[in-house]
Amino acid sequence: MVWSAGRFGFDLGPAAPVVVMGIVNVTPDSFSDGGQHIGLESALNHAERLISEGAAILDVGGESTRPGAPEVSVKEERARVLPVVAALAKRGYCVSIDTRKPEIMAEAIVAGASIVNDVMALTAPGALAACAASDVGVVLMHMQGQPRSMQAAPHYEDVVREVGDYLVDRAQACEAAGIAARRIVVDPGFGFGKTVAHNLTLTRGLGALVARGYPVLAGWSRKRTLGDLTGRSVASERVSASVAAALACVARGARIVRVHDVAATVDALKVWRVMGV
Ligand code: 7PJ
Repeated sequence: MVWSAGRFGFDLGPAAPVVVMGIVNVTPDSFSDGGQHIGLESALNHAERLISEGAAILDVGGESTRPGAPEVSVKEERARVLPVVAALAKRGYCVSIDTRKPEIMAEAIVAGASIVNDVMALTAPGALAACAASDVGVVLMHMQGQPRSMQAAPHYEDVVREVGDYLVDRAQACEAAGIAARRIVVDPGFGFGKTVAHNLTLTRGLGALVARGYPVLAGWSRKRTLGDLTGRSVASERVSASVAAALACVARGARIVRVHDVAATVDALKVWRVMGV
């Protein structure tokens, strides 16, 4: 099974190495590396480091979607991400744009992005059309509620079934809009309108999502549930926890992992590949 993402193709078959998507934050308020990479120069340096560590995809984001984060205007988000997307695409890298905004999707695609990664699964008016008009790959993520309020009182009758139903529904909406199945990846959206218990149930039940037929991306990196499980309140100290969570998802069939700590994850995946269950 090959994921088609612009001029890139990723083998997501069971025998292929897991694909690592490295996170390039261009936000001054991102919870895990607090504006460390604000500015073009530092974002590019960080991206080069992730590539040298083994990232196959660079996920560029300019809007923090952490719980309670302030909204970012199109103008501000554009100014943050487009120069980074353009420069990295020009260097030949596979660039993913992490955005909810159709305007930013369209502009990033023109600037050379090969993947649109949307925590709202292309539900914003115009988002499906922005992606359908090109040949980019898409990552459809599940979220319950909106970033500002999603952690207030998340509720599910059956989190695994409901997340799966939603993602299949969104994938079908993509296909109906002209985005071929080979371009689509789904993501349960750990931490997005989910309690610790929901996140754990989703992880243990990831095989049921994989069985729905679309390739699965897992994004556990440095998230708060890992802080709750380990007692680590500082996000950058959750590297080992993040690696363990990524492997828990890979063991159940996730074929792409979205991570801050590429070197640590790549090492673990190399060992998992020859020893894992
Ligand atoms: C995710 C994301 C995720 C996908 C963020 C953070 C918050 N995109 N964007 N999946 N999380 N596809 O990095 O902790 O889990 S932003």
